[in-house]
Amino acid sequence: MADELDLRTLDDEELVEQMHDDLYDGLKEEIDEGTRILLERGWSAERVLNDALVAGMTIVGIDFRDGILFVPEVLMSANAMKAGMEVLRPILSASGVEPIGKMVIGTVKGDIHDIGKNLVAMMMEGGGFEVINLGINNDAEKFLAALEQHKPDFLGMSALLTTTMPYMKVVIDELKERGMRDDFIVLVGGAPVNEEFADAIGADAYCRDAAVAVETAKTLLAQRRAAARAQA
Ligand code: B1M
Repeated sequence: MADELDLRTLDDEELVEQMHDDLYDGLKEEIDEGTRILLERGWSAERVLNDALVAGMTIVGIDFRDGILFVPEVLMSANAMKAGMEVLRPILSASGVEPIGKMVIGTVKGDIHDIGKNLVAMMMEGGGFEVINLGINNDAEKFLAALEQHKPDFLGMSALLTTTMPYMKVVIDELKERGMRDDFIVLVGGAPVNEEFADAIGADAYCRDAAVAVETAKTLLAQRRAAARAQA
């Protein structure tokens, strides 16, 4: 089309602003292209993710909360965001070394939000962990079956709704019930979750974002392994 905007003619700041608009409008191809252009210009994957994609999604979240955007529009934004994340995936998840640990991660029962959880999965892979991503809407049975099958170091749970975050406790209580709680380091996250809640439900740590999840996982795993060595 003659009046189509050529994203390459924009400087970095204009392009990022345009990407916020395109994310808002759910324009998948434009987000894919914008993401590639920023990478070509030497931006790190983390910077593209934070400044262009996550910041854009924050604007969507505000207007969703305020009743300006509705589920169908937000779904389109989410799909556009996912297109950008797919471009970043090989970079964020490339570690090229033997896994340093393993995580089973999923969004809890009743909750279908998966963008943040997928981001955590990608960054954990990039941080050198093997990740088994169970997807969305996982009940305790599904989490426990995966833990028994894969025997990971970590269980990661994500919840984006105040109504679904209590389900994290259901899973942890089930682990306790079956005498399996101490076999895993339990990390929790998601927009409504905080440290106080994580403590209250008996998780090992709350992770504010994907980068914190990687750092926390490394620290807690090192501590656990050091304690095991000291006992041996
Ligand atoms: Co939903 N939604 N949504 N939504 N949605 C929120 C969460 C909401 C805050 C919007 C709002 O009102 N401002 C609100 C929740 C209110 C509340 O409970 N307090 C809300 C609502 C109400 C709903 C519905 C009920 C709406 C309706 O139907 N009327 C409905 C519920 C569906 C369900 O789950 N049963 C619903 C539906 C949807 C869509 C399907 C349209 C879509 C999801 C698409 C998808 O995920 N595939 C959607 C979206 C996109 C959002 C917002 C706008 C964006 C979420 C997101 O992807 N953020 C969101 C508003 C917001 O959060 N500001 C909203 C970007 C992402 C990178 O951040 O997920 O926070 P986040 O992840 C971060 C950290 O939290 C952390 O690391 C991530 C990366 O740094 N983290 C972890 C996350 N999980 C972790 C796990 C870990 C560690 C860290 O484990 C170790």
